[in-house]
Amino acid sequence: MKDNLSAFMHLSQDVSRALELNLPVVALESTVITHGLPFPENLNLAEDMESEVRQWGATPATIAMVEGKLKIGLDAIELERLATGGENLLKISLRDIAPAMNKLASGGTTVAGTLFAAHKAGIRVFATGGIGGVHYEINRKRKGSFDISADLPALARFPVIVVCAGAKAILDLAATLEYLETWGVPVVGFQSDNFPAFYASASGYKTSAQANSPEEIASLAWMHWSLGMQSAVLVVAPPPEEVALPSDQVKAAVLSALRQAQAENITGQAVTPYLLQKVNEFTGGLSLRANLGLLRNNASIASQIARSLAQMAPKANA
Ligand code: PSU
Ligand code: MN
Repeated sequence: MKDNLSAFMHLSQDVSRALELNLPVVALESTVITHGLPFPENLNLAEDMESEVRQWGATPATIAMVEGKLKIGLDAIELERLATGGENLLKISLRDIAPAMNKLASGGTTVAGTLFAAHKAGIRVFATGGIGGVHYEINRKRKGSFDISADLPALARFPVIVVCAGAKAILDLAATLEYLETWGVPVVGFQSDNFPAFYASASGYKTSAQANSPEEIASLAWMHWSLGMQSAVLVVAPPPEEVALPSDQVKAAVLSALRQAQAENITGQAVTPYLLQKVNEFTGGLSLRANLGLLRNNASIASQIARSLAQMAPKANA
């Protein structure tokens, strides 16, 4: 492993064998398990995403911090602990990795944290629900309310294909796309040039590129990295039609959630989980259904991309 990381990271046998043989591997994040979804949906979802990846003949690598080690590939007991662990589990972004290791803590890694770990382990494809991004200013008068997820600079730094349904619906999408443009991250629409709005299939914004097959995405990414580019390739796919919500309904729910967050003075790391939960209340559970459906869909697309990448570029996983 690069950078003498083996003291801090642990690859499961499955994942390390798959990487050695250049077989397709798909990284999966775990903040969605610890902080994004309620129990038992979170555990069912984590298991479903792994089996979706396996159905495509790829190896799932769910990534999390377990007692101070970054684990790449979890066993059933570890997954269950993350899903039921409650309050003691941390939400681990880039800044939190070393402090959490030092305290032998456990928790879910965000997109940023998972990107870091996946890249260090040599994994090139990662499926998630929605990335973090630029938040609306919840309270303009209060200093420090300016909130940009560490997911964005992480996408600029780590060369991994990230499959998502856009940025979470609670975010300022225009500002989020501007940030990605500034840092040279290709935003590739899967079979569409619409930038999806997480629960809804279109946001009104366009992607910077479109690709119509997993093969096309694999070759585009390979080209991007062969040129020496260091950033991620962000692949966006709309939620499956049968679970997608009308964008007006999403907007109304998000607006009410933002107002409540402001009234209750919610800040920092707590903002994203709070808003997601409120939106779910306001949509009568439909946003949760959409969230689960799109996560599975993204796992399936990511697996197909990982297969193509393993076939076309034998050194891509090295
Ligand atoms: N998308 C979801 N649920 C989540 C997240 C994303 O549907 O829980 C998590 C991801 O792990 C993402 C994180 O990286 O929220 C972003 O949090 P923040 O905005 O605090 O960086
Ligand atoms: Mn934040």
